[in-house]
Amino acid sequence: MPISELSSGNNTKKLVVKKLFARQQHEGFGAVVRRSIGRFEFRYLDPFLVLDEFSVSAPAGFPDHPHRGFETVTYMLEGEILHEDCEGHKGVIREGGLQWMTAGKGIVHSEMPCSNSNGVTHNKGLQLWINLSSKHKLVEPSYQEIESKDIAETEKDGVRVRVIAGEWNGVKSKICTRTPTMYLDFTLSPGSRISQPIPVHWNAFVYVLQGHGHFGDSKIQHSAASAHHLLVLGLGGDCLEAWNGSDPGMPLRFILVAGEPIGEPMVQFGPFVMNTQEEIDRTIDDFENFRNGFENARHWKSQAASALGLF
Ligand code: FJE
Ligand code: FE
Repeated sequence: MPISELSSGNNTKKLVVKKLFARQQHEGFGAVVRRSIGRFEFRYLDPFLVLDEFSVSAPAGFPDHPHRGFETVTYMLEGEILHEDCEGHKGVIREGGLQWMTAGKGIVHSEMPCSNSNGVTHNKGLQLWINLSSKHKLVEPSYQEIESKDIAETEKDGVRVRVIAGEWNGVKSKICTRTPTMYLDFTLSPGSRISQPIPVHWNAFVYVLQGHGHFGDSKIQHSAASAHHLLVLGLGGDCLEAWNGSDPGMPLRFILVAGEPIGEPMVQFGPFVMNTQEEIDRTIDDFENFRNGFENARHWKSQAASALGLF
């Protein structure tokens, strides 16, 4: 088939254009992350800034730190994380649950494991950073939180889907996305496959959590991948074909995330993501002087950090 037809987006398969393995690295305070998007060699997949598969065991974690200009989506796979911010918002993200945080104009918060009430010592999950367009960068901070039991879940032909954002087979997520985003958690039983529509011009990736999968076009070209691999899907083509190639009995679990590119200049300085260097300089000044969204950070310290004697 000529390449021109492959990019027409008329019931054509998206192909894998990049595959990378997320090695472990240390971040925060004694925490370990496998970063795929956002590392030096792969800075940005518009609108996605960071994808971390994290693992924290008390007393490690991500103590008091700021964010501005984007959203963080924390999806717990195992264990739980206690979240506290300088505006007095506090809560626990439990196993299978989700926190969609719009940092907007600014938040200072801590994300730390709880006291392991359920006996789980390794708290694991995924954190995705989604950029905001210039018109949403300085919105008031807000949260959307969903417990595991309230995440839309459906099953058909050996395929179980948890709908984090967007829609699958008529089942819709409650999450409202400022940057149009699809976020699906798939579990394919042995021998099952999917053909998942994705908007043609959206950037999309797969991150494998468990098992061994095949992704791409079974007739032309496909990639095989196992846990901790990120697969970036090419533009053009309008659906993802994936099938379980695991050993008999092994499920294949992966997330599929796609988003509409923002197409604006992006300047990142750690936890601040703006459109220009000047805006970054102003953000650092605002943070250091507790202004324009960082007012309440002046006298705030998280209980988790206090308990550990940090700062
Ligand atoms: C951060 C370093 C960090 N990935 N996954 C620098 F580690 C962080 C940060 C996180 C984080 C938090 C959780 Cl709960 C899960 C994460 C990085 O907090 F924001 C900066 N700037
Ligand atoms: Fe954070």
